[in-house]
Amino acid sequence: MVRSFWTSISYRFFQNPKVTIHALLEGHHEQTQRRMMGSPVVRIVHDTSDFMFKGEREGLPTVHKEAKGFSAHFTLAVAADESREPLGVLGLFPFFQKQELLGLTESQKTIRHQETPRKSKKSSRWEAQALETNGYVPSNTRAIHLMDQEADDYSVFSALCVASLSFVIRVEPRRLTVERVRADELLSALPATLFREVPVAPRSKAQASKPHPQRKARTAALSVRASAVTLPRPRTSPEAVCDSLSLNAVHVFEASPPGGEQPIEWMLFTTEPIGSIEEIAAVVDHYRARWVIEEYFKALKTGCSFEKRQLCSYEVLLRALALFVPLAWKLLLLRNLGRDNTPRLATKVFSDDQLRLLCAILRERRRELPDKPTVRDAMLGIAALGGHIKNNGDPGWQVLGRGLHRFSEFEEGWNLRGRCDQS
Ligand SMILES: [Mn+2]
Repeated sequence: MVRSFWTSISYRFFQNPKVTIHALLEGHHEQTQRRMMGSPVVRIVHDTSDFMFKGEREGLPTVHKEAKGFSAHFTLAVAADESREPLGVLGLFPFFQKQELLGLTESQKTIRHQETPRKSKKSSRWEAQALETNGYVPSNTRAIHLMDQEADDYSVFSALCVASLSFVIRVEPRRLTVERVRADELLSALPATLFREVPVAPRSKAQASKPHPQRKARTAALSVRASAVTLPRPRTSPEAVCDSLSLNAVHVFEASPPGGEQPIEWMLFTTEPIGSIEEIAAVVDHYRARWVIEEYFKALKTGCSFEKRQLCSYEVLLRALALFVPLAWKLLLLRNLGRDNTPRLATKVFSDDQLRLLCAILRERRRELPDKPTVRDAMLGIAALGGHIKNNGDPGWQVLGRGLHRFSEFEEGWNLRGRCDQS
């Protein structure tokens, strides 16, 4: 049985209305900013996740059958090298999807959509949060903002260009250019210049959705071509500053997928250069790093069991979420670096004091940490605290989350002991 993460003391803390999300995350934002320092480039990944809860929850609308829920837009900083090390969360914007459209007819929805200024639309969170979180980027660091197809919107591109922000955004391949030609057709006239073999993860029936059908694991042979494109300002974006936008397009496609499988295809619009094969490859690699935020959501949902919390109101759930944000980051860091082929010292994730404590706890359990433990040693040690059995392969989110929580309880006791000694 998975034990609840937080004790009754933290439960009282969650109910204190003076504790705001912003105040709870300020320390984590600053530490994330420090971790970005010294890097010439960082990736800033943006995405929205939906959270669903069972039972009565004050202030939460019903989103699906019996479930109540809310959405939150996240911004996660990720290292620009192949380690894809998660550096921390820079933005969190909770909201309700489409509440104001409930009960309206389709034509009323269209009118409402046209009449609402961009700034008041929830879709403006993409550019708003990019501008806001860009304020945390250190002065000698260049940030590249990464977004999935949900951000395929002229207003988003235009706002980012006006603010001189760099981006890679996935778009609809059939999007029309200023010549009124589809982007995929425009690029199909060009030869592919880059070829890559990438492993494609399987998608089970349960994970599948309409745009993402079920699939088997395979190695996909991808081709990549790139070109400049110019986009006209659509009539639906009257507030966008630029009349037209010149961007670079990178088209990643699977020329011959196995029979019955949907081909892999990404159309990426970017402000990054595409003059050489290396530059084109860099754009593809930036977009591939977007996946780290999906893993972050797993750390929050499965690792921290956020949706299993019995907390009874929206306000209290939000404060709990703000406390889980840094914890889920730590979990993701531990797991990503712990599974990486490059061994790194555990001091990358834990302080010397924390490692001494972990060593002592494990020794009690007849388990030794090596003299200079790696992140992997620490990950397996933490997983052991969560009940992981050594021969069961790499620990999953749940067992690692449970272990990290137990460790934080030990740490709390250890810190209190220090205070007892002083008095
Ligand atoms: Mn998304």
